[in-house]
Amino acid sequence: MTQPRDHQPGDHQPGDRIAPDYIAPDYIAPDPLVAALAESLGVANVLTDADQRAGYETDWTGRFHGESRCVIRPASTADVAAVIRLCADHGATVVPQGGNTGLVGGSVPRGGEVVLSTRRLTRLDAVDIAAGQVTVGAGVTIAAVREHVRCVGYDVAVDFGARDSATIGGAMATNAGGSRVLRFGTMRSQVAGCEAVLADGAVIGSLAGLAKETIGPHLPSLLSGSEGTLAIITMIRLRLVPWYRETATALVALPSLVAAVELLPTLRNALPHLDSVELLMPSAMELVCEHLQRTCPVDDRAGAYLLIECADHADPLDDLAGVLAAAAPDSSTAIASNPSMRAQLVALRDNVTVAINHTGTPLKLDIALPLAVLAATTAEIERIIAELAPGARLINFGHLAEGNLHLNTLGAGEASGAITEAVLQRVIDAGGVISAEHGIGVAKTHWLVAQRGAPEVAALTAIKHSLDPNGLLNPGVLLP
Ligand code: FAD
Ligand code: 2HG
Ligand code: ZN
Repeated sequence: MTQPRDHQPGDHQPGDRIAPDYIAPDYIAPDPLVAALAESLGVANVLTDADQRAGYETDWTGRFHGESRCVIRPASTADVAAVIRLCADHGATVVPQGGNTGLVGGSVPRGGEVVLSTRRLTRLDAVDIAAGQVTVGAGVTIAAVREHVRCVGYDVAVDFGARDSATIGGAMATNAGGSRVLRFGTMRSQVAGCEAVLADGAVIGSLAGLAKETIGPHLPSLLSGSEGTLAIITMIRLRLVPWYRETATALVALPSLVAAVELLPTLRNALPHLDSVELLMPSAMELVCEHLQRTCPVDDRAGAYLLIECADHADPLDDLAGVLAAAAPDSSTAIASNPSMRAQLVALRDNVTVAINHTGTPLKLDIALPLAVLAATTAEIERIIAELAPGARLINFGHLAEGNLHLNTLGAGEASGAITEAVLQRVIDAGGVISAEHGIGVAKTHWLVAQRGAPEVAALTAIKHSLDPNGLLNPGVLLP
Protein backbone atom coordinates (compact mmCIF):
# COMPACT_ATOMS: atom_id res chain seq x y z
CA MET A 1 0.00 0.00 0.00
CA THR A 2 1.32 3.52 -0.87
CA GLN A 3 2.34 5.47 2.20
CA PRO A 4 1.05 9.04 2.66
CA ARG A 5 3.41 12.03 2.35
CA ASP A 6 3.62 14.11 5.55
CA HIS A 7 0.89 12.00 7.14
CA GLN A 8 0.39 12.37 10.88
CA PRO A 9 -1.47 9.57 12.70
CA GLY A 10 -4.93 10.71 13.75
CA ASP A 11 -5.32 13.20 10.85
CA HIS A 12 -8.15 11.22 9.28
CA GLN A 13 -11.28 9.34 10.22
CA PRO A 14 -11.31 5.58 9.64
CA GLY A 15 -12.30 4.82 6.08
CA ASP A 16 -11.65 8.39 4.82
CA ARG A 17 -10.31 8.60 1.30
CA ILE A 18 -7.58 11.24 1.17
CA ALA A 19 -7.50 13.97 -1.54
CA PRO A 20 -5.57 12.76 -4.64
CA ASP A 21 -3.19 15.74 -4.74
CA TYR A 22 -2.10 14.88 -1.21
CA ILE A 23 -1.90 11.11 -1.33
CA ALA A 24 -2.47 8.05 -3.49
CA PRO A 25 -6.21 7.72 -4.20
CA ASP A 26 -6.53 4.18 -2.85
CA TYR A 27 -5.11 5.04 0.56
CA ILE A 28 -7.53 4.28 3.41
CA ALA A 29 -6.63 5.68 6.83
CA PRO A 30 -6.14 2.90 9.39
CA ASP A 31 -8.89 2.40 11.92
CA PRO A 32 -7.38 3.35 15.30
CA LEU A 33 -9.77 1.03 17.19
CA VAL A 34 -8.79 -1.92 15.00
CA ALA A 35 -5.13 -1.11 15.59
CA ALA A 36 -5.67 -0.98 19.37
CA LEU A 37 -7.65 -4.25 19.33
CA ALA A 38 -4.90 -5.93 17.31
CA GLU A 39 -2.32 -4.73 19.80
CA SER A 40 -4.41 -6.18 22.64
CA LEU A 41 -5.37 -9.56 21.10
CA GLY A 42 -2.76 -10.04 18.37
CA VAL A 43 -3.49 -9.44 14.68
CA ALA A 44 -4.60 -13.06 14.17
CA ASN A 45 -7.57 -12.46 16.46
CA VAL A 46 -8.83 -9.28 14.84
CA LEU A 47 -10.42 -10.17 11.50
CA THR A 48 -10.75 -7.32 9.04
CA ASP A 49 -10.75 -9.03 5.61
CA ALA A 50 -14.21 -9.34 4.12
CA ASP A 51 -13.65 -13.04 3.42
CA GLN A 52 -12.70 -13.78 7.01
CA ARG A 53 -15.59 -11.74 8.42
CA ALA A 54 -18.25 -13.17 6.11
CA GLY A 55 -19.20 -16.18 8.25
CA TYR A 56 -19.82 -13.92 11.22
CA GLU A 57 -21.97 -11.45 9.30
CA THR A 58 -24.87 -13.64 8.14
CA ASP A 59 -27.11 -15.61 10.47
CA TRP A 60 -27.82 -19.35 10.27
CA THR A 61 -31.05 -18.87 8.35
CA GLY A 62 -29.59 -16.41 5.84
CA ARG A 63 -32.36 -13.95 6.74
CA PHE A 64 -30.19 -11.44 8.63
CA HIS A 65 -26.98 -9.85 7.42
CA GLY A 66 -24.85 -6.77 8.10
CA GLU A 67 -21.25 -5.64 7.76
CA SER A 68 -19.00 -5.52 10.80
CA ARG A 69 -16.18 -3.09 11.57
CA CYS A 70 -14.09 -6.13 12.48
CA VAL A 71 -14.43 -9.47 14.26
CA ILE A 72 -12.53 -9.95 17.51
CA ARG A 73 -11.72 -13.27 19.13
CA PRO A 74 -10.75 -12.92 22.80
CA ALA A 75 -9.70 -16.06 24.70
CA SER A 76 -10.34 -15.14 28.35
CA THR A 77 -12.43 -12.93 30.60
CA ALA A 78 -9.44 -10.59 30.96
CA ASP A 79 -9.20 -10.35 27.15
CA VAL A 80 -12.93 -9.55 26.91
CA ALA A 81 -12.65 -6.87 29.59
CA ALA A 82 -9.69 -5.29 27.81
CA VAL A 83 -11.29 -5.19 24.37
CA ILE A 84 -14.63 -3.99 25.70
CA ARG A 85 -12.82 -1.11 27.44
CA LEU A 86 -11.17 -0.23 24.12
CA CYS A 87 -14.51 -0.36 22.31
CA ALA A 88 -16.07 1.84 25.01
CA ASP A 89 -13.19 4.36 24.71
CA HIS A 90 -13.87 4.58 20.97
CA GLY A 91 -17.67 4.64 21.36
CA ALA A 92 -17.88 1.44 19.29
CA THR A 93 -20.94 -0.79 19.41
CA VAL A 94 -20.44 -4.54 19.95
CA VAL A 95 -22.41 -7.62 18.89
CA PRO A 96 -21.59 -10.69 21.00
CA GLN A 97 -21.65 -13.90 18.99
CA GLY A 98 -21.36 -17.53 20.06
CA GLY A 99 -22.10 -20.31 17.58
CA ASN A 100 -24.22 -18.00 15.39
CA THR A 101 -27.10 -20.49 15.37
CA GLY A 102 -29.61 -17.99 16.76
CA LEU A 103 -32.82 -17.70 14.75
CA VAL A 104 -33.91 -14.09 15.42
CA GLY A 105 -31.01 -12.06 13.99
CA GLY A 106 -29.46 -11.04 17.33
CA SER A 107 -26.01 -12.50 16.70
CA VAL A 108 -25.02 -10.68 13.50
CA PRO A 109 -24.16 -7.01 12.90
CA ARG A 110 -26.71 -4.57 11.56
CA GLY A 111 -23.99 -2.29 10.14
CA GLY A 112 -20.60 -1.23 11.48
CA GLU A 113 -20.52 -2.97 14.88
CA VAL A 114 -17.56 -4.92 16.21
CA VAL A 115 -18.47 -8.61 16.39
CA LEU A 116 -17.08 -10.19 19.55
CA SER A 117 -16.87 -13.92 18.91
CA THR A 118 -16.76 -16.04 22.08
CA ARG A 119 -15.58 -19.16 20.29
CA ARG A 120 -12.10 -19.01 21.87
CA LEU A 121 -13.56 -18.88 25.40
CA THR A 122 -13.17 -22.62 25.62
CA ARG A 123 -12.05 -23.27 29.21
CA LEU A 124 -13.40 -26.56 30.54
CA ASP A 125 -12.74 -27.15 34.24
CA ALA A 126 -12.84 -30.54 35.91
CA VAL A 127 -16.36 -31.53 36.95
CA ASP A 128 -17.14 -30.77 40.60
CA ILE A 129 -18.48 -34.24 41.34
CA ALA A 130 -19.79 -33.44 44.81
CA ALA A 131 -21.72 -30.35 43.69
CA GLY A 132 -22.80 -31.83 40.35
CA GLN A 133 -21.59 -28.69 38.59
CA VAL A 134 -18.94 -27.65 36.08
CA THR A 135 -17.36 -24.30 35.22
CA VAL A 136 -17.02 -23.71 31.48
CA GLY A 137 -16.10 -20.93 29.10
CA ALA A 138 -19.05 -19.28 27.34
CA GLY A 139 -17.75 -20.39 23.94
CA VAL A 140 -17.81 -24.14 24.58
CA THR A 141 -20.48 -25.90 22.53
CA ILE A 142 -23.29 -27.79 24.20
CA ALA A 143 -22.04 -31.02 22.61
CA ALA A 144 -18.50 -30.46 23.93
CA VAL A 145 -19.71 -29.83 27.49
CA ARG A 146 -21.89 -32.92 27.25
CA GLU A 147 -18.99 -35.08 26.13
CA HIS A 148 -16.80 -33.66 28.89
CA VAL A 149 -19.25 -34.30 31.74
CA ARG A 150 -20.47 -37.69 30.53
CA CYS A 151 -16.96 -39.05 31.24
CA VAL A 152 -17.85 -38.82 34.92
CA GLY A 153 -21.51 -39.85 34.69
CA TYR A 154 -23.15 -36.44 34.44
CA ASP A 155 -25.11 -34.87 31.59
CA VAL A 156 -26.19 -31.43 30.36
CA ALA A 157 -29.90 -30.80 30.87
CA VAL A 158 -30.44 -28.66 27.78
CA ASP A 159 -30.32 -30.29 24.36
CA PHE A 160 -31.41 -29.33 20.85
CA GLY A 161 -30.56 -29.89 17.19
CA ALA A 162 -27.86 -27.17 17.00
CA ARG A 163 -25.87 -28.76 19.88
CA ASP A 164 -22.66 -29.13 17.82
CA SER A 165 -22.38 -25.39 17.12
CA ALA A 166 -24.49 -23.57 19.71
CA THR A 167 -22.45 -22.40 22.70
CA ILE A 168 -23.30 -22.54 26.36
CA GLY A 169 -23.03 -18.72 26.51
CA GLY A 170 -25.41 -18.34 23.57
CA ALA A 171 -27.81 -20.78 25.18
CA MET A 172 -27.79 -18.72 28.39
CA ALA A 173 -28.07 -15.41 26.51
CA THR A 174 -31.19 -16.69 24.70
CA ASN A 175 -32.51 -18.78 27.63
CA ALA A 176 -32.62 -21.69 25.20
CA GLY A 177 -35.10 -24.50 25.65
CA GLY A 178 -35.03 -27.60 23.46
CA SER A 179 -36.41 -31.06 24.02
CA ARG A 180 -35.78 -31.71 27.74
CA VAL A 181 -37.50 -28.66 29.23
CA LEU A 182 -40.42 -30.69 30.59
CA ARG A 183 -37.98 -32.60 32.80
CA PHE A 184 -35.30 -30.04 33.68
CA GLY A 185 -36.49 -26.54 32.72
CA THR A 186 -34.89 -24.06 30.32
CA MET A 187 -31.27 -22.90 30.31
CA ARG A 188 -32.03 -20.34 33.04
CA SER A 189 -32.57 -23.19 35.51
CA GLN A 190 -29.18 -24.72 34.72
CA VAL A 191 -27.05 -21.69 35.57
CA ALA A 192 -25.69 -21.70 39.13
CA GLY A 193 -23.34 -18.78 38.54
CA CYS A 194 -21.60 -16.76 35.86
CA GLU A 195 -18.92 -14.25 35.13
CA ALA A 196 -19.65 -11.39 32.75
CA VAL A 197 -18.17 -8.18 31.40
CA LEU A 198 -20.23 -4.98 31.46
CA ALA A 199 -20.24 -2.31 28.73
CA ASP A 200 -17.47 -0.35 30.50
CA GLY A 201 -15.22 -3.40 30.86
CA ALA A 202 -16.00 -4.13 34.54
CA VAL A 203 -16.06 -7.84 35.42
CA ILE A 204 -18.97 -8.99 37.59
CA GLY A 205 -20.46 -12.25 38.84
CA SER A 206 -19.51 -15.33 40.82
CA LEU A 207 -18.64 -18.89 39.85
CA ALA A 208 -19.06 -20.29 43.38
CA GLY A 209 -22.31 -22.03 42.43
CA LEU A 210 -23.71 -22.23 45.94
CA ALA A 211 -27.11 -23.87 45.85
CA LYS A 212 -28.54 -21.35 48.28
CA GLU A 213 -28.04 -17.59 48.30
CA THR A 214 -30.28 -14.71 49.23
CA ILE A 215 -28.06 -11.73 48.71
CA GLY A 216 -30.22 -9.66 46.41
CA PRO A 217 -31.38 -10.07 42.81
CA HIS A 218 -29.88 -13.04 41.01
CA LEU A 219 -27.41 -11.95 38.32
CA PRO A 220 -27.48 -15.20 36.28
CA SER A 221 -31.27 -14.90 36.06
CA LEU A 222 -31.00 -11.29 34.89
CA LEU A 223 -28.54 -12.24 32.16
CA SER A 224 -30.45 -15.36 31.04
CA GLY A 225 -32.45 -14.23 28.03
CA SER A 226 -30.76 -10.79 27.89
CA GLU A 227 -29.46 -11.58 24.37
CA GLY A 228 -26.12 -9.78 24.73
CA THR A 229 -27.70 -6.44 25.59
CA LEU A 230 -26.64 -6.19 29.26
CA ALA A 231 -23.22 -7.85 29.42
CA ILE A 232 -20.91 -10.32 27.69
CA ILE A 233 -21.12 -13.66 29.50
CA THR A 234 -17.61 -15.14 29.65
CA MET A 235 -17.84 -18.09 32.09
CA ILE A 236 -20.73 -20.21 33.34
CA ARG A 237 -21.09 -22.42 36.39
CA LEU A 238 -23.44 -25.06 35.04
CA ARG A 239 -25.72 -27.34 37.04
CA LEU A 240 -25.53 -30.92 35.75
CA VAL A 241 -28.04 -33.76 35.74
CA PRO A 242 -27.39 -37.52 35.89
CA TRP A 243 -26.46 -39.18 32.60
CA TYR A 244 -29.24 -41.67 32.01
CA ARG A 245 -27.62 -44.12 29.66
CA GLU A 246 -30.78 -46.06 28.84
CA THR A 247 -33.09 -44.23 26.50
CA ALA A 248 -36.37 -45.47 25.01
CA THR A 249 -37.79 -43.66 22.01
CA ALA A 250 -41.18 -43.97 20.36
CA LEU A 251 -42.85 -42.27 17.43
CA VAL A 252 -46.64 -42.26 17.69
CA ALA A 253 -49.13 -41.26 14.98
CA LEU A 254 -52.23 -39.67 16.52
CA PRO A 255 -55.47 -38.56 14.91
CA SER A 256 -55.13 -34.88 15.85
CA LEU A 257 -53.37 -32.21 17.91
CA VAL A 258 -56.28 -32.52 20.38
CA ALA A 259 -55.43 -36.21 20.85
CA ALA A 260 -51.74 -35.34 21.32
CA VAL A 261 -52.54 -32.83 24.07
CA GLU A 262 -54.89 -35.35 25.71
CA LEU A 263 -52.12 -37.97 25.81
CA LEU A 264 -49.70 -35.63 27.60
CA PRO A 265 -50.97 -35.94 31.21
CA THR A 266 -50.92 -39.74 30.96
CA LEU A 267 -47.31 -39.67 29.78
CA ARG A 268 -46.32 -37.27 32.56
CA ASN A 269 -48.08 -39.23 35.31
CA ALA A 270 -47.23 -42.76 34.24
CA LEU A 271 -43.63 -42.22 33.15
CA PRO A 272 -41.40 -40.72 35.88
CA HIS A 273 -38.43 -40.90 33.49
CA LEU A 274 -40.20 -38.97 30.71
CA ASP A 275 -37.51 -36.88 28.98
CA SER A 276 -39.16 -35.27 25.97
CA VAL A 277 -42.42 -35.07 24.04
CA GLU A 278 -41.71 -33.50 20.68
CA LEU A 279 -44.38 -32.62 18.17
CA LEU A 280 -44.41 -32.86 14.39
CA MET A 281 -47.53 -31.81 12.58
CA PRO A 282 -48.09 -33.63 9.24
CA SER A 283 -46.54 -30.79 7.22
CA ALA A 284 -43.28 -31.13 9.20
CA MET A 285 -43.22 -34.93 8.93
CA GLU A 286 -43.82 -34.76 5.18
CA LEU A 287 -41.06 -32.17 4.64
CA VAL A 288 -38.43 -33.92 6.77
CA CYS A 289 -39.15 -37.29 5.14
CA GLU A 290 -38.79 -35.62 1.72
CA HIS A 291 -35.50 -34.04 2.83
CA LEU A 292 -34.03 -37.22 4.35
CA GLN A 293 -35.45 -39.29 1.47
CA ARG A 294 -37.18 -41.64 3.88
CA THR A 295 -40.69 -42.90 4.29
CA CYS A 296 -42.64 -42.09 7.42
CA PRO A 297 -42.04 -45.01 9.84
CA VAL A 298 -45.65 -44.90 11.12
CA ASP A 299 -49.07 -44.26 9.53
CA ASP A 300 -48.50 -41.25 7.27
CA ARG A 301 -52.15 -40.15 7.39
CA ALA A 302 -52.01 -39.02 11.03
CA GLY A 303 -53.13 -35.60 12.28
CA ALA A 304 -50.13 -35.21 14.64
CA TYR A 305 -46.95 -37.14 15.47
CA LEU A 306 -45.25 -37.34 18.86
CA LEU A 307 -41.64 -38.34 19.37
CA ILE A 308 -41.54 -39.48 22.99
CA GLU A 309 -38.38 -40.26 24.94
CA CYS A 310 -37.78 -41.73 28.38
CA ALA A 311 -34.31 -41.89 29.90
CA ASP A 312 -33.20 -43.71 33.03
CA HIS A 313 -30.46 -45.86 34.58
CA ALA A 314 -32.52 -48.99 33.84
CA ASP A 315 -34.07 -49.51 30.41
CA PRO A 316 -37.43 -47.70 30.34
CA LEU A 317 -38.51 -49.35 27.05
CA ASP A 318 -41.10 -51.72 28.56
CA ASP A 319 -42.65 -48.92 30.63
CA LEU A 320 -42.96 -46.67 27.59
CA ALA A 321 -44.34 -49.42 25.38
CA GLY A 322 -46.82 -50.46 28.09
CA VAL A 323 -48.12 -46.94 28.65
CA LEU A 324 -48.55 -46.33 24.91
CA ALA A 325 -50.30 -49.67 24.41
CA ALA A 326 -52.77 -48.77 27.17
CA ALA A 327 -53.26 -45.07 26.41
CA ALA A 328 -53.12 -45.05 22.60
CA PRO A 329 -54.02 -48.66 21.64
CA ASP A 330 -55.21 -47.82 18.13
CA SER A 331 -52.27 -45.64 17.20
CA SER A 332 -49.60 -46.61 14.74
CA THR A 333 -46.37 -46.61 16.78
CA ALA A 334 -42.68 -47.24 16.11
CA ILE A 335 -40.56 -48.06 19.16
CA ALA A 336 -36.78 -48.04 18.88
CA SER A 337 -35.24 -51.22 20.18
CA ASN A 338 -31.61 -50.34 19.42
CA PRO A 339 -29.44 -47.18 19.21
CA SER A 340 -29.40 -47.00 15.42
CA MET A 341 -33.18 -47.18 15.21
CA ARG A 342 -33.39 -44.55 17.93
CA ALA A 343 -31.02 -42.27 15.98
CA GLN A 344 -33.26 -42.67 12.91
CA LEU A 345 -36.37 -41.63 14.82
CA VAL A 346 -34.65 -38.68 16.53
CA ALA A 347 -33.27 -37.51 13.17
CA LEU A 348 -36.83 -36.94 11.97
CA ARG A 349 -37.31 -34.27 14.64
CA ASP A 350 -33.77 -32.86 14.67
CA ASN A 351 -33.72 -32.23 10.92
CA VAL A 352 -36.93 -30.27 10.44
CA THR A 353 -35.19 -26.88 10.67
CA VAL A 354 -32.46 -28.01 8.28
CA ALA A 355 -35.11 -29.33 5.88
CA ILE A 356 -36.94 -26.00 5.99
CA ASN A 357 -33.75 -24.02 5.25
CA HIS A 358 -33.00 -26.38 2.40
CA THR A 359 -36.41 -25.69 0.87
CA GLY A 360 -36.51 -21.90 1.17
CA THR A 361 -36.29 -18.91 3.48
CA PRO A 362 -39.18 -19.15 5.92
CA LEU A 363 -41.06 -16.65 8.01
CA LYS A 364 -40.21 -18.04 11.47
CA LEU A 365 -42.45 -17.67 14.51
CA ASP A 366 -41.66 -19.37 17.83
CA ILE A 367 -44.74 -19.15 20.01
CA ALA A 368 -46.09 -20.84 23.11
CA LEU A 369 -49.77 -21.19 24.05
CA PRO A 370 -51.48 -22.50 27.18
CA LEU A 371 -52.15 -26.21 26.57
CA ALA A 372 -55.85 -25.67 27.27
CA VAL A 373 -56.21 -23.57 24.11
CA LEU A 374 -53.34 -24.98 22.05
CA ALA A 375 -55.33 -27.04 19.56
CA ALA A 376 -58.14 -24.52 19.01
CA THR A 377 -55.79 -21.54 18.66
CA THR A 378 -53.49 -23.47 16.33
CA ALA A 379 -56.46 -24.23 14.06
CA GLU A 380 -57.31 -20.50 14.01
CA ILE A 381 -53.69 -19.59 13.24
CA GLU A 382 -53.64 -22.09 10.37
CA ARG A 383 -56.76 -20.43 8.98
CA ILE A 384 -55.25 -16.94 9.35
CA ILE A 385 -52.10 -17.94 7.47
CA ALA A 386 -54.05 -19.73 4.71
CA GLU A 387 -56.22 -16.64 4.20
CA LEU A 388 -53.34 -14.15 4.17
CA ALA A 389 -51.01 -16.25 1.99
CA PRO A 390 -53.11 -18.82 0.11
CA GLY A 391 -50.16 -20.44 -1.69
CA ALA A 392 -47.83 -20.61 1.31
CA ARG A 393 -46.69 -23.81 3.04
CA LEU A 394 -46.93 -23.81 6.84
CA ILE A 395 -44.50 -26.19 8.55
CA ASN A 396 -45.60 -26.63 12.15
CA PHE A 397 -43.69 -28.52 14.86
CA GLY A 398 -42.32 -27.94 18.33
CA HIS A 399 -42.15 -28.98 21.95
CA LEU A 400 -45.59 -30.17 23.03
CA ALA A 401 -45.27 -30.07 26.82
CA GLU A 402 -44.60 -26.33 26.80
CA GLY A 403 -47.23 -25.61 24.15
CA ASN A 404 -44.29 -24.33 22.07
CA LEU A 405 -44.93 -24.30 18.32
CA HIS A 406 -42.44 -23.38 15.62
CA LEU A 407 -44.57 -21.94 12.85
CA ASN A 408 -42.43 -21.75 9.72
CA THR A 409 -44.18 -20.34 6.68
CA LEU A 410 -42.52 -20.95 3.32
CA GLY A 411 -43.61 -18.71 0.48
CA ALA A 412 -45.26 -16.06 2.70
CA GLY A 413 -43.79 -13.34 0.46
CA GLU A 414 -45.40 -9.93 0.90
CA ALA A 415 -47.88 -11.33 3.40
CA SER A 416 -45.08 -11.90 5.95
CA GLY A 417 -45.76 -8.69 7.89
CA ALA A 418 -49.52 -9.22 7.97
CA ILE A 419 -49.10 -12.86 9.05
CA THR A 420 -46.70 -11.92 11.83
CA GLU A 421 -49.01 -9.16 13.08
CA ALA A 422 -52.15 -11.29 13.01
CA VAL A 423 -50.59 -14.43 14.48
CA LEU A 424 -48.68 -12.73 17.29
CA GLN A 425 -51.75 -10.69 18.27
CA ARG A 426 -53.82 -13.88 18.36
CA VAL A 427 -51.14 -15.54 20.51
CA ILE A 428 -51.10 -12.63 22.98
CA ASP A 429 -54.92 -12.60 23.14
CA ALA A 430 -54.89 -16.33 23.88
CA GLY A 431 -52.51 -15.85 26.83
CA GLY A 432 -49.42 -17.08 25.00
CA VAL A 433 -45.94 -15.69 24.34
CA ILE A 434 -44.50 -14.29 21.10
CA SER A 435 -41.16 -16.02 21.69
CA ALA A 436 -40.86 -19.23 23.70
CA GLU A 437 -37.17 -20.06 23.33
CA HIS A 438 -35.46 -18.30 20.41
CA GLY A 439 -35.61 -14.80 21.87
CA ILE A 440 -36.68 -11.41 20.55
CA GLY A 441 -33.51 -10.55 18.60
CA VAL A 442 -34.13 -7.95 15.93
CA ALA A 443 -37.06 -9.93 14.54
CA LYS A 444 -39.64 -9.35 17.30
CA THR A 445 -38.71 -6.06 19.04
CA HIS A 446 -41.76 -4.40 17.51
CA TRP A 447 -44.12 -6.70 19.47
CA LEU A 448 -42.44 -6.52 22.87
CA VAL A 449 -44.66 -3.75 24.26
CA ALA A 450 -47.82 -5.58 23.17
CA GLN A 451 -46.55 -8.67 24.99
CA ARG A 452 -45.14 -7.18 28.20
CA GLY A 453 -46.88 -3.80 28.51
CA ALA A 454 -45.31 -0.32 28.43
CA PRO A 455 -44.42 -0.09 32.17
CA GLU A 456 -42.52 -3.38 32.09
CA VAL A 457 -40.64 -2.47 28.90
CA ALA A 458 -39.78 0.90 30.50
CA ALA A 459 -38.39 -0.97 33.54
CA LEU A 460 -36.29 -3.21 31.29
CA THR A 461 -35.07 -0.16 29.36
CA ALA A 462 -34.06 1.51 32.62
CA ILE A 463 -32.00 -1.54 33.58
CA LYS A 464 -30.37 -1.51 30.15
CA HIS A 465 -29.52 2.21 30.42
CA SER A 466 -28.08 1.90 33.89
CA LEU A 467 -25.76 -0.95 32.86
CA ASP A 468 -24.97 0.31 29.36
CA PRO A 469 -25.70 4.08 29.31
CA ASN A 470 -24.20 4.59 25.84
CA GLY A 471 -26.06 1.69 24.27
CA LEU A 472 -22.89 -0.09 23.13
CA LEU A 473 -23.96 -3.71 23.65
CA ASN A 474 -26.06 -5.26 20.88
CA PRO A 475 -28.01 -2.15 19.90
CA GLY A 476 -31.31 -2.86 18.12
CA VAL A 477 -31.73 -6.24 19.81
CA LEU A 478 -34.49 -7.14 22.30
CA LEU A 479 -35.64 -3.65 23.30
CA PRO A 480 -37.66 -1.59 20.87
P1 FAD B 1 -25.64 -16.99 18.88
O1 FAD B 1 -26.55 -17.35 17.78
O2 FAD B 1 -24.24 -16.69 18.50
O3 FAD B 1 -26.23 -15.74 19.68
C1 FAD B 1 -27.56 -15.72 20.10
C2 FAD B 1 -27.80 -14.47 20.95
O4 FAD B 1 -27.05 -14.54 22.16
C3 FAD B 1 -27.34 -13.18 20.29
O5 FAD B 1 -28.19 -12.15 20.68
C4 FAD B 1 -25.95 -12.95 20.84
O6 FAD B 1 -25.58 -11.59 20.84
C5 FAD B 1 -26.09 -13.48 22.25
N1 FAD B 1 -24.88 -14.09 22.81
C6 FAD B 1 -24.22 -15.19 22.36
N2 FAD B 1 -23.20 -15.48 23.19
C7 FAD B 1 -23.21 -14.54 24.17
C8 FAD B 1 -22.39 -14.30 25.31
N3 FAD B 1 -21.37 -15.09 25.64
N4 FAD B 1 -22.69 -13.24 26.10
C9 FAD B 1 -23.74 -12.44 25.81
N5 FAD B 1 -24.54 -12.62 24.73
C10 FAD B 1 -24.28 -13.65 23.93
N6 FAD B 1 -33.06 -22.91 20.32
C11 FAD B 1 -33.79 -23.41 21.34
O7 FAD B 1 -33.99 -22.73 22.34
N7 FAD B 1 -34.32 -24.67 21.27
C12 FAD B 1 -34.14 -25.46 20.20
O8 FAD B 1 -34.66 -26.56 20.17
C13 FAD B 1 -33.33 -24.98 19.14
N8 FAD B 1 -33.06 -25.74 18.07
C14 FAD B 1 -32.31 -25.26 17.06
C15 FAD B 1 -32.03 -26.08 15.97
C16 FAD B 1 -31.28 -25.60 14.91
C17 FAD B 1 -30.98 -26.51 13.75
C18 FAD B 1 -30.80 -24.27 14.95
C19 FAD B 1 -29.97 -23.72 13.82
C20 FAD B 1 -31.06 -23.45 16.02
C21 FAD B 1 -31.82 -23.92 17.09
N9 FAD B 1 -32.09 -23.13 18.20
C22 FAD B 1 -32.82 -23.65 19.24
C23 FAD B 1 -31.65 -21.74 18.24
C24 FAD B 1 -30.20 -21.53 18.74
O9 FAD B 1 -29.42 -22.66 18.54
C25 FAD B 1 -30.18 -21.15 20.20
O10 FAD B 1 -30.78 -19.88 20.34
C26 FAD B 1 -28.79 -21.10 20.84
O11 FAD B 1 -28.94 -20.90 22.21
C27 FAD B 1 -27.90 -20.01 20.29
O12 FAD B 1 -26.57 -20.27 20.71
P2 FAD B 1 -25.35 -19.65 19.89
O13 FAD B 1 -24.10 -19.93 20.64
O14 FAD B 1 -25.38 -20.08 18.49
O15 FAD B 1 -25.67 -18.10 20.02
C1 2HG C 1 -36.35 -26.75 17.09
O1 2HG C 1 -37.10 -27.01 18.03
C2 2HG C 1 -35.71 -25.40 17.02
O2 2HG C 1 -36.04 -27.61 16.25
C3 2HG C 1 -35.80 -24.70 15.66
O3 2HG C 1 -36.14 -24.58 18.05
C4 2HG C 1 -37.19 -24.28 15.30
O4 2HG C 1 -36.67 -23.89 13.01
C5 2HG C 1 -37.39 -23.61 13.95
O5 2HG C 1 -38.30 -22.81 13.84
ZN1 ZN D 1 -37.46 -25.55 19.41
